[in-house]
Amino acid sequence: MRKHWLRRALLAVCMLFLVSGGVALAQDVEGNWNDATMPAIPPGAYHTNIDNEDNAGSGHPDKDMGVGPGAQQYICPEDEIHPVEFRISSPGGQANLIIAAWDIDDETIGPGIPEDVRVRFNGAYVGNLEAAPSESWTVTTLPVTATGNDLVKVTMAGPGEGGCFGIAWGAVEITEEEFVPEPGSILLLGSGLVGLAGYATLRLRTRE
Ligand SMILES: [Ca+2]
Ligand SMILES: [Ca+2]
Ligand SMILES: [Ca+2]
Repeated sequence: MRKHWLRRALLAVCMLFLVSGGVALAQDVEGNWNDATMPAIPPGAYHTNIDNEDNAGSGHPDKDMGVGPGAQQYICPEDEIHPVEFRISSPGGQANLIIAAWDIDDETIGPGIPEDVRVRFNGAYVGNLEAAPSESWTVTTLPVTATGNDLVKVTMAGPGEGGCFGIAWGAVEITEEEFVPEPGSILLLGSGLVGLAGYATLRLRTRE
């Protein structure tokens, strides 16, 4: 009986060390979502999980998203660095814009009233981030036309004070690449057509 008690005490002490060690470790990892459930970036998609743009569009990060050092992973409308903006480079074309977001509450001030978080792609509104129960991840997919260097801006519009959210990464998945013929190919095609026309004329003349 006594041995059981000792064993349990030992187990409890071990667990305590393990948990406090884990907590300390998690605090050491700066700029990392301490959440193993963070959605994975779709393989092959052009993406960023490091911020690369600020409110003024100067090309410098204001660290309002991603997992980079010092990144702020919880943004509220009253924060100076709100809205969240970042750029994604890709070859361009028809694409799906995919965003992993944290804590877009589906019921903030009442049943069925979600946080209103709007996505703009190169300035044009393309949709809202999907909402879910508090403190959970959502992955939103929105169809866009990528130009190659595209600005994504995510703004929380409502329902007002107290609402906050985070963006872990944004990705552009090209569904149909843009067809841009090379000048060389156009020249070749053009000469081919001219040659064909010349041949046809010659044949017609020979027949006459
Ligand atoms: Ca910002
Ligand atoms: Ca930013
Ligand atoms: Ca929220």
